[in-house]
Amino acid sequence: MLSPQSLHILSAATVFLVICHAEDKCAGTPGIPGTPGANGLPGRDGRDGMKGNPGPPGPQGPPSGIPGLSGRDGLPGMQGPKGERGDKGEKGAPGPQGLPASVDPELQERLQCLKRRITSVEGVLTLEGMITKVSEKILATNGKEVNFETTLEACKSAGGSIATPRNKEENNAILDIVKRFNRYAYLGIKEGEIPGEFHYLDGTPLNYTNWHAKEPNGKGGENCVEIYTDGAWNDKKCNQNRLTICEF
Ligand code: MAN
Ligand code: CA
Repeated sequence: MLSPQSLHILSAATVFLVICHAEDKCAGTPGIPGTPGANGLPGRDGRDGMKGNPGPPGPQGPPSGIPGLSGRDGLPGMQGPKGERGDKGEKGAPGPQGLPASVDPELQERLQCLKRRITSVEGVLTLEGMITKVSEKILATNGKEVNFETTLEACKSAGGSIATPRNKEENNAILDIVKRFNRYAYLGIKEGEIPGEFHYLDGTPLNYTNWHAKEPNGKGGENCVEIYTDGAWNDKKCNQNRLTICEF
């Protein structure tokens, strides 16, 4: 189907051709031009143009709108300082009944192991001349010579007490140390209220003595007791410097 414009052009060309052919044979006056054809129908829509830039933001709306939903949670903050210690909890329920220690094989084995280790350590210390074992006691010296009171303090702060011979064997063990250092030592014996009456530091009477001949002779003026390098005892003033020997 031909468009209205093409028909218009075609009809004009046809008129021109008729004029040319007819020129040689029958030249007449040109006719009056016909009236222009009616306007054609509007053309089709052109293609879409490029997308325009976004317009400026619109004015803020009135504050009467409903508030929007809450935003997401922010990142966690830094750890705060340690709080104060809480109250002590209540005592827990007692645990199940264990075996008596004397028949607990595991406990007995650990006990034997500890005893073996202690024996080993005592052996080394004895070998090195650091301790002297006698009956259930261990005797030791720090090699220092101090008065009676200071001897008591030194032995106590070491966890022991001043050497106190309760039989000949113990006296000989103390004597070993006295001889090695060639120094007299105070013993754990003191004079009581009655002059010439001596007792152990806990107040109990002596059940073994080894006084030197003519001793004690202080008559209440020599309240402490020293052991000589032959093992014999002498009552002596307490303010002398004597070798510190402790028992543990
Ligand atoms: C000094 C002191 C006394 C002791 C006599 C022994 O005088 O040590 O305690 O009895 O010597 O001769
Ligand atoms: Ca004396």
